[in-house]
Amino acid sequence: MAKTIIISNRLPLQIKIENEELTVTPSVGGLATGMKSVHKAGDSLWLGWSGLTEEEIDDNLKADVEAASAKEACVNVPLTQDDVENFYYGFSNKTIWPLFHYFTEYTEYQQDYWVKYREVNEKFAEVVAKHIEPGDKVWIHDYQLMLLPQLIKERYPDSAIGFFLHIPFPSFEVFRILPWRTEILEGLLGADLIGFHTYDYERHFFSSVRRLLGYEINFNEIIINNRIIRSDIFPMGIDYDKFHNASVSQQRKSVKDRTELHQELDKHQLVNPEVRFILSIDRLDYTKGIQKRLYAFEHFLEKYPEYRGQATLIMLCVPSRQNVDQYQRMKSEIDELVGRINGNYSTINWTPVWYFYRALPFENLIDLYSSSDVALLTPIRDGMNLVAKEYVAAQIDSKGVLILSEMTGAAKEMSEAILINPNNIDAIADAIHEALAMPAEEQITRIDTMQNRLKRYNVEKWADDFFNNLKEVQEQQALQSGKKLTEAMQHEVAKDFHKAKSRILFINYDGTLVAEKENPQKAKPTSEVIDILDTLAADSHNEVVIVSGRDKKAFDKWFKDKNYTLITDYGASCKEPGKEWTEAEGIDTDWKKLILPVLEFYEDRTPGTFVEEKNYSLVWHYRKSDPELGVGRANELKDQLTSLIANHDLEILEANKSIEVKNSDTSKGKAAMRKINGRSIDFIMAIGNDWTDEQMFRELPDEAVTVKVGKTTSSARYNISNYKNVLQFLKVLIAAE
Ligand code: GDG
Repeated sequence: MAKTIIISNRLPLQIKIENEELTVTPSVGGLATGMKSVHKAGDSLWLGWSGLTEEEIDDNLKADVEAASAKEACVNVPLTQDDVENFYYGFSNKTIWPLFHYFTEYTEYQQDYWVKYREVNEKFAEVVAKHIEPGDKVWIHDYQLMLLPQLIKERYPDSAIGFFLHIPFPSFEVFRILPWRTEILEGLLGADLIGFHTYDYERHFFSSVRRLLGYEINFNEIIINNRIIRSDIFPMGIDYDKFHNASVSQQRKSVKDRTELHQELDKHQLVNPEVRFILSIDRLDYTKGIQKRLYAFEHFLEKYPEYRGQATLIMLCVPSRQNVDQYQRMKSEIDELVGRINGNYSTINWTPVWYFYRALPFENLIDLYSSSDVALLTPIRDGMNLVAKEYVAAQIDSKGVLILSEMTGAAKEMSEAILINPNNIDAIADAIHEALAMPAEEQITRIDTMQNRLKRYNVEKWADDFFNNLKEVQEQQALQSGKKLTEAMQHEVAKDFHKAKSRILFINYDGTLVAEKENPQKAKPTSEVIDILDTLAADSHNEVVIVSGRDKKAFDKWFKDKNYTLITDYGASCKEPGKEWTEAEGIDTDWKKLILPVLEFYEDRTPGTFVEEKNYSLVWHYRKSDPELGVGRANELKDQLTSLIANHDLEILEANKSIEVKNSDTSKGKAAMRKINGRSIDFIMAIGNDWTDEQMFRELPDEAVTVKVGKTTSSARYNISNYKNVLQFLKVLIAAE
């Protein structure tokens, strides 16, 4: 049975070895909870690192680790100490993490980190290879595994692969700094579905794809080698009920049953009824803006002295990545700042900052959430920030105020919070003041609105939503493979071809017989192509027709003395073997005088674009312009042309980064029909990759064998992947003769 494979850097397990004894406990983090609905026993597998290096696990314990992981439907990806050093602490956390959070000054560009990153991604791919089966869906998580989608896709082209990035995707101007930027993008584009928390991250990603790889993006889809890659927004939610219900039950507990921390908080409030708790919780990370938050709190005490003795900042910092330099430096800075504020403002009855540098158990987290009047979360950059959502979920009487940095993904969904710029110390101080003075009704309205939203789009919904989208991609793939001209079908077609006595083959050129080139003059026919066409044309039962939108210049040079029929300019010019070129009669080209100046105007005001004049059409090419400017101008031009051609028999063709204007009474379809009308032909075939070939597919009689090169939707009866497969298929036809 097809299964789901979830892949993340770490397994959702805590594995410990003490006195040669192994203990394994499932972890309860956000991702593990979210995946509950997806990671069901029996039909899913979770691949990741156990947290113990190969050096830390004795050979005799290895099997136990495997077995304990297997019990939770998990598979360990074995990593060595060196892997963890260079791949995790190195490239992931000293290169990608700072760069993607816009901390370019902390970003290290070390080749050996990169090499290890690639190697470890390959290690993950090796483990995937041992477990993947046809029809499986793969969901890869986060920035440590950005090369993995491509590594899997290369080996298993039919697998459905989803990727979700939990951190921001930076703007192009920042991303382009990375020496390995194209490799990272290509790695990600191995996925069929790429998810982000916010639209900003998605558009930054698209901008980099467009500018660095030159791919065209339509709405939220990219087509590469005929494969559709979709990207979408999935703002990660939380397990709302877990936080809300825990908070309700903590508050309902009798005083003696409450946790020690809760009792302490209660006691404090009893002694000092005026006290107001302001809470901040984060991993100790430079992205979280902890120092600026402390400066802002200090400034608040200066600016609003009436709150001295009342407002207490409870600051929980969870130790993280302690062996990275910046984290150690930051820890000392925070210690110093807390010391300074407490030293300057403390009284016998009041300490302004309560600072915890450790992780607390879940119950205590809830105690803090539910007992605090305000949550103050000021990251400089944060992919989402789940703490903001958890704080709101834990407010039981709908009171409480959230102050949230506008640089977090969560801010996009939580506009009822007081949103602040984390670098504006004065504005944060004012926000604290506003929060503490906010009337209860206003607090209730704000919290209620946010709670309703969080309840609806909880983490399970998030995972289901992503997963359903991935399923859709898989269905789309299945549909495409349904039309695939398989080898067996090629032989069936070859039998009909063999039986027929009079055959005509319409074959497009660029992208069908040869690879498409940026400069069409360079797309010369290879000797293989010539051999195949010559062999087909040598059989008197066959008529080989090359149909193209090109003008006749290049074809005249390459195929002049060949035994094939050439149709160019979408059917306006035609050359039969041994004869001269003929032009379709009555094609008006006077319109060029009207259109050419318009196209030239766009050429002048859009650097990198140029106008090509063909015999029967005019083309404005923008593939060398700034991609975003090019697309914008192309849309403008299309609008202008649409109104200009209203009273003419003209049509606009949009091809790969070009806009072409041509007479509407010429088309490949019409040209093909002219060739077969009135003749008795018992085998008709058309092959093409372009959308102008669709006219041929539609107009030819139903019994014609029509083949679309590429996997996108088409009126053709069959699909074939690329031009190489076309050549292969033509050889199958030849062999049948
Ligand atoms: C990354 C992205 C994105 C914290 N202290 C304790 C504790 N926590 C829990 C919180 C929360 C989680 O840790 C922290 O989540 P965040 O989202 O705030 O931040 P990151 O760890 O940086 O996560 C982030 C996230 O991925 C998801 O996509 O939102 O932007 O950076 O769930 O509750 N839990 C316990 N004790 C603590 O002391 N038990």
